[in-house]
Amino acid sequence: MTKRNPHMARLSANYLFPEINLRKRQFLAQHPEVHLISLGIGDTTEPIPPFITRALTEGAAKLGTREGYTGYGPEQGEQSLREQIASKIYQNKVPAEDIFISDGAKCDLGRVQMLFGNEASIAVQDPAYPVYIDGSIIQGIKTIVPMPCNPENNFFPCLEALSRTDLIYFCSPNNPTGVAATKTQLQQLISFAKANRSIIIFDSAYAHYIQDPSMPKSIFEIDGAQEVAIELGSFSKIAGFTGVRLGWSVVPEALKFDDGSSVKADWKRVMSTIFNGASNISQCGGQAILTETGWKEVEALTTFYMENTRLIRDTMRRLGYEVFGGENAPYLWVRFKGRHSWDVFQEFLEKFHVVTTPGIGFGPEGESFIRLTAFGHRENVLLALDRMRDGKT
Ligand code: PL4
Repeated sequence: MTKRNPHMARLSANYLFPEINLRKRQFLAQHPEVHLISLGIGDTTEPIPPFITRALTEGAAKLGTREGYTGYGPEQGEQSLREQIASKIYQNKVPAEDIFISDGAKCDLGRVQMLFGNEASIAVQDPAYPVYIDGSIIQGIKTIVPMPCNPENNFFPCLEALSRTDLIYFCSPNNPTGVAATKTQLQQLISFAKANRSIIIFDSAYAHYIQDPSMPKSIFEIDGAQEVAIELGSFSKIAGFTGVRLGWSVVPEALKFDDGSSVKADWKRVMSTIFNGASNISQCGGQAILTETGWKEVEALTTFYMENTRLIRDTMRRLGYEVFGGENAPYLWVRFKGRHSWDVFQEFLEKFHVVTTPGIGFGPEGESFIRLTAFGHRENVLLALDRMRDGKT
């Protein structure tokens, strides 16, 4: 018989989000009359705005014509899209040549681990998006160092207490805490990586939600990042592209392995070997997002979700909940001291008919927290808050 990948046995039975869906389905099977409101999985809910939708439609229609048909595209993605990302997202601090278009940040997270092999050691914010750890485990990585982030350290890890690792996963604004790192904090992180000759995998999936102009939206806003960081970006939360699928990575020319060889050259090799390019239709959508009209449309979407965030944060605080995050991110991180987060999850489900995400699913530091997402129709957010007002848990 063929042997199973032995590392699979080191994973918990279910990935966090299917587990939440399972519990939701079980609850609904017992209570089919209930209108459940999901503030759980961070998935966008509002329609893709019209200018961008039109570009997607036109992109699809072109494929039905002899003149407009295209097959496999350039391996690194459409040059014009890469140039737009370089100028609109990075204000040309990053050249188009260092940008690789992809089918989303999660997929890039899986592939990026191939660059380093299973001997690499990694440090991960605790709590963090589970893919960093689960993906590394599947890959066979054994040394995983948690970087505790909690209210006591303002959700920024104590770097002095940290042992050296080859890779440092860092997400800002952070999922799940909803807290973004300041410029000074990212400077510290880069100095730490330089001193340790580590590489930072910077996940900027929620950068578009940063409201405070003094907060960096990219690690490449900080001097020296080019020598120590890879950044993974996504159109999912910018434009409601969670189903369309479009993202990018930035792997700077200046980034080297310890033998002096080029990380970017290997990334090109990985991408051209096991990835066949992002959908040409999605890339038409991406090009539309980064025009003046498209950008106005997505700014309005972000404003809408951030108003949800404000409503949830302010109402819950008024009700006496201890709420963190949500200033520069679409996530709220709510603490229930002394309680287990799955118990609080269950209580919100049964009492308010509101689905949340239990903090423990993001790491041990998440115990006694739940995460609420601000992705939701306004009427559902208001209804969820009404239910909490009527019977605070
Ligand atoms: C549920 C920090 C959500 N089934 O859409 P992508 O692949 O460009 O980006 C995924 C992603 C990347 N980085 C971070 C993220 O938080 C996410 C999406 N996370 C969540 O609720 O935490 C969606 C989760 C989805 C999944 O497993 O990713």
